[in-house]
Amino acid sequence: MTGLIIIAILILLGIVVVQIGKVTDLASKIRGEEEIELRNNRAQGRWLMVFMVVFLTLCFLTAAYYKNWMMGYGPHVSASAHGGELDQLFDTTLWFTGIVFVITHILLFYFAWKYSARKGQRASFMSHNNTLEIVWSSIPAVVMTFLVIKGLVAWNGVMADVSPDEDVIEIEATGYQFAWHLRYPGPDGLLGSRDYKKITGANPLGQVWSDDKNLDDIHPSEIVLPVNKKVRIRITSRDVLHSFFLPHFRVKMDAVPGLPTYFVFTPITTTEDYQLGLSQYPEYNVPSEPSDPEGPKLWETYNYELACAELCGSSHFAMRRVVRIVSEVEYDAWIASQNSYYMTNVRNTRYDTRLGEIFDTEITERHDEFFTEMESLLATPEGQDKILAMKYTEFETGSATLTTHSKYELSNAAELLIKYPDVHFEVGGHTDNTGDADQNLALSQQRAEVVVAELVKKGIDQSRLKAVGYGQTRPSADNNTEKGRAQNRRTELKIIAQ
Ligand SMILES: [Cu+2]
Repeated sequence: MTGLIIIAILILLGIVVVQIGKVTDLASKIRGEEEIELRNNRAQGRWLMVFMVVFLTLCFLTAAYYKNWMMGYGPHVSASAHGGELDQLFDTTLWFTGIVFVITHILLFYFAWKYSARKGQRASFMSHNNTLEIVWSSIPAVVMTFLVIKGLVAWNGVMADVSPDEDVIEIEATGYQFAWHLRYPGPDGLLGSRDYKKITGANPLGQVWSDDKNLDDIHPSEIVLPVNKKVRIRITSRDVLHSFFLPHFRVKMDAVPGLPTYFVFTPITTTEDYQLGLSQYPEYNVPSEPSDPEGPKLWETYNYELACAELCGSSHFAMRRVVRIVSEVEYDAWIASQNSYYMTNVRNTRYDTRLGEIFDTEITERHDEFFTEMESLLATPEGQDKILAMKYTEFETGSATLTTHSKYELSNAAELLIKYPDVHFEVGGHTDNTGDADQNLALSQQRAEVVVAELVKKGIDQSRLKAVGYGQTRPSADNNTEKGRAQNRRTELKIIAQ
């Protein structure tokens, strides 16, 4: 609607100009063309002077009015170690270009007024002027050299990469239409390798799962970084050109498909301190939501942000991500609360290329899980069933042969029996309802006996263990689903005396 009105106004203005032109034509025919033209020239000259004054005044007034919203001014001092230098560079450039801007505009409009056509006056002819040419070539040359050298020095400092032994956090940002996919190294501090051919819905970054460094990598939804710690960001893209832009930190680097770029910077102001800085300015003491005048103030809800600075498509704006700078302690707590992408989203799914393996972390986790559950059963009052399903003890299909990975849980069980010498267990074997019921019963008995035998081999007294086969008589889940059947093919440890 607004667009239509603007177009209509422009058309009407055009018509007005054309009509005025026609009227002027008619008038000049009546009064004599030359005199009218001279008068028009003088009027235009005066109006151009008025325009110059209004234009330059507005330039300075708006700059002063919006100063506290602009990066580098008011509360928006750089939140990174290198940013101050870049701000200074911008300031220096702005001084030079600002002076030139004002002088050239004053001269432009002044000349239009001063040298407007007059009766009987002719422009003087000048083929060239050495002094003038030297002046207008050498001054810009000197200024440009100064700016370029200053810029190069700053660039070399800002773009310096980290040395191999330096203590840095290295994270990764991958742009795609339309979001930033972030990746942090897990506890190992190293990002795993990637292969674009492995990118799928379940593996958005194409991580190579055979690379152990990938197993603990985290994919968080926001950038959280500790203050005063050097960060190296690997920047890349999955589709078109994007640009990794952290305006408050003066960090900006293109994300190019197939060409990894990077940026190293050190955040020096926490989000909280930055907000406190903003709270000193009236502009940021207004309600954050105009519809909620009692709600939090603008400075309280203000956040650092990551944006895409390359116009990459229709939802380009949606690439915004919040950036939080926190204390080292808060950072450690945050990173500890994040889960590995592989372990939470890929492990033991059909996308897992390492299904046959068991990791050390899993062995430790399962050990702790076993002891926690069993010890809570031991602490349960008498009179209740105390049964623990041995989730990780499995047999080859249709046989009583243990799979290799079952040994870990059997060790856990043996360790527990040694720790609690008065505990007696019933080892219960169960099957699903596939096949013959009698055969299932026999198989479950055999399996229970195998588990008992394994524990005896580990030094547990045979009299503390009783093997019972239940066959398919006690399903714990629905036999109509594959998941339920798998759950029904279980071995249980039941505490019978303690
Ligand atoms: Cu983008």
